[in-house]
Amino acid sequence: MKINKSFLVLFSVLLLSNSLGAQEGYKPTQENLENRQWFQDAKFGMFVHWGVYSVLGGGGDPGIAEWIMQNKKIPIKQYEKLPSFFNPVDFDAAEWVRMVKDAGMKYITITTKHHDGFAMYDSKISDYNIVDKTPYGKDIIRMLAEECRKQDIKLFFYYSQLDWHHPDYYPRGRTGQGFTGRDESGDWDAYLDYMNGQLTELLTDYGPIGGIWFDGMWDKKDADWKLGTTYQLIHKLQPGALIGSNHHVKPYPGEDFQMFEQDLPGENTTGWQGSHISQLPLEMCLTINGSWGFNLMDQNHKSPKELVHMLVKSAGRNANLLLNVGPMPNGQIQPEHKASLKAMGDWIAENGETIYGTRRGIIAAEDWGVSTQKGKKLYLHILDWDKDVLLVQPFKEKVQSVVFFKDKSKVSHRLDKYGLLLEIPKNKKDGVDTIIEITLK
Ligand code: FHN
Repeated sequence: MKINKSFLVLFSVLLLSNSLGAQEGYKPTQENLENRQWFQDAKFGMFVHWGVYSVLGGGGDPGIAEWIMQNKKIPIKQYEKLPSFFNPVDFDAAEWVRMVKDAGMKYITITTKHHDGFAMYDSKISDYNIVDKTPYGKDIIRMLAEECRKQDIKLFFYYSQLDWHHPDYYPRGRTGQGFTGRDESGDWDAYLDYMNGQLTELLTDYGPIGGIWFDGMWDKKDADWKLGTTYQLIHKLQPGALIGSNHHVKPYPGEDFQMFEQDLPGENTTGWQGSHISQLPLEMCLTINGSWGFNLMDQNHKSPKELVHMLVKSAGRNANLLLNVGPMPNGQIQPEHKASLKAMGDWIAENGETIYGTRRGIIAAEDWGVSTQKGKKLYLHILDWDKDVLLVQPFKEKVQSVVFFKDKSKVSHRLDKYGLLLEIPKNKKDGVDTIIEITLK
């Protein structure tokens, strides 16, 4: 069959620009696949929402403080004054990373640009950034990247595709409408070039990074984001970097992990999650109180027990937990959150073996808790059960031994066609998580 040359050219342009929205036919490199394994083994990371909005601390309102520009309808002209008050003199990258390690976390995902469009790094293609516009004048992303390398913590970059500041983010989406004061015109392709330009900076100037955590596509669901171009660019610059996007729908080709926001995979209390759970590595992100960015009034801090439960429940559903903190404008993490992270670290120091490197176990999650598994070791995490006997659903594998993880003492049990019946005397119960270690044959 004779194929017309111009047809071929058109076809390859279509493939390359991939306006259908994704990197069709994407084959992850070996390095990328290894990083996915690493990611799944790592289980626990810290999410950081930090920007000039932290200066306003939520403005006295409860709720998500990083949205204050939109929620209070602050025009760009006024909002642009904020960077001049942002001077985080107490920021200490070494201390942050140490805190992360002590909490048992293995990576950090930090906002390099949130919806307000302000770059928290030294962007050369826009002076709306921390170095050019704040009295602080230093690139916190660079400092963090260097410290993460020193202390062996991986760094991921959150990048908001949605932008309330850039004039070319046009036509506008659901948010950032008229109040911003932008002209009702703009060049969408120029915006995408700008975004790809910033991503190029982030992927070339900061050493090897763990991945890019996209957010904001939901603002313009039907726009032509030309994801194929962006994803190809990232995978070309750093083939090992993992791409994920918080678009709340089934992952697109080119994405390397799938995330869930404020909900465990399979749950939908927020109403945002699609029902699809992919085969990609999974991650759940969670606020430590009720806000992503620093909110002065938010006292809704989750207890260490609740946080440990979320980590365990995520692991039992094959997902990582990305636990968020919103640093204060002075660069410090608020004391309540430091204390919770320390408590989590203490729990992990004792029980990390039942979490790190595991995958969802053969026993599906139930009301009493979840299971995690690594090879022949199956861990039952009993999180919510006050009776002395627990019947666990039947499974076909044979059991060699059943012990309490904590002291390795034997657990009285019986395995038959009805399941595994476990006796859990009161004195063996743990207030946070009673872990049963089952060795399979
Ligand atoms: O609008 C953002 C929000 O501020 C925050 O960044 C979260 C984190 O998952 N994502 C968006 C809402 O889906």
